[in-house]
Amino acid sequence: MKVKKIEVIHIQLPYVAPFEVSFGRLVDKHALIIKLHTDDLVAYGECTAFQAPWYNSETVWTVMHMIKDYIAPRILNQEIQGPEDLVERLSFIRGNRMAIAAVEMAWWDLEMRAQKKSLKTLLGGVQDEIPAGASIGIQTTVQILLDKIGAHLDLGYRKIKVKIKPGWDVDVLRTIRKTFPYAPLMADANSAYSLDDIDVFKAMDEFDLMMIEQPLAEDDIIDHIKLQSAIKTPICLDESIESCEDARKAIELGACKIINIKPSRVGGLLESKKIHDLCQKNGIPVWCGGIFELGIGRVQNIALASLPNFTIPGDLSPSKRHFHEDITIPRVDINERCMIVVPDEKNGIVYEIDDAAIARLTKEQFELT
Ligand code: OSB
Ligand code: MG
Repeated sequence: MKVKKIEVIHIQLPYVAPFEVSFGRLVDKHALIIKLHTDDLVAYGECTAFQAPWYNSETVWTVMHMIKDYIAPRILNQEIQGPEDLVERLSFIRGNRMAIAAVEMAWWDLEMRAQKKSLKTLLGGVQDEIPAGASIGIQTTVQILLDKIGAHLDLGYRKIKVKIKPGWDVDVLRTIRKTFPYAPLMADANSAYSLDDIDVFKAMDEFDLMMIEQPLAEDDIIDHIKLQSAIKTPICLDESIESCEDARKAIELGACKIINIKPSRVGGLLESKKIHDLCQKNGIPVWCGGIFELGIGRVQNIALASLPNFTIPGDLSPSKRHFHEDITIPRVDINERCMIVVPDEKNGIVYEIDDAAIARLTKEQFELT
């Protein structure tokens, strides 16, 4: 297929409530919508880069630069055979995986539309529905956090992930565990600690956490190995894994026992599937993370999470937890069993793109031909 035009649309909207993580307090969601035009189809992708290099080194603006100056020139008006070919053409780019992922995931949307197949089918998904999990930010008081956790458990959420940072960790987790002795609970540090804090993590061993996510720096595989060998609780890597090669090394060296796959972090769905397959071969369970995706990215994550080795509930939850409005119709939601149905050829669920909503939320846009 040949892409004749690429549109890049920068949109902005507030979160339902500010979301606090170890790296900062998020108030407004920024996203880039990527539209690929062929002669007869229009396909959509979404980019999850933040407005500042908080989570990784990319931002909305570095992604716009990468797409305009390096990605579009290699793609426009070229006969591209499929996702492998697309990724190969972009393999000269170092890093910048969110920029690559945005275009790669739009390409999968194009494949869906051209082949008239669901993403689940194209990827080889096997699960008809997936369990919802919730990621809950740092709160102003522990009581507010307990109330939020209780509300999610009442709804049937299969995993509760709380964000931690120095000063909001062991005591908070102890209180949560006392209040909810059997809750499927985990903690995500977003790289806020170093090995000097090893006693903090040793203390967490008594809370029966499902895992501790990304305790140390994103480029620090060595200290993650040391930490994992000193604690019982499994370490799950997020920011550290930007490719299948990163995953291979982390697994071989024993730096983690679980991996969180986010397609936007690793350069797209093809790389995600490779990491999934590698982990499956090595007995490492995976789950699908999120970066506050709007409908386009959220639905693609859900399709990915239907692959067989996604055996741990992900951070996949209804769009209304984070946003008052969204850009798909319908919006992603849970059913009465707190499961999210994976769209495929059987169940008739189709997510349409709400172009009017995109237009309403647009800050700036440009097109490349
Ligand atoms: O570390 O998993 C993370 C959100 C933004 C950036 C990083 C992370 C997160 C989340 C929220 O935990 C997941 C979601 O609900 O999309
Ligand atoms: Mg994380």
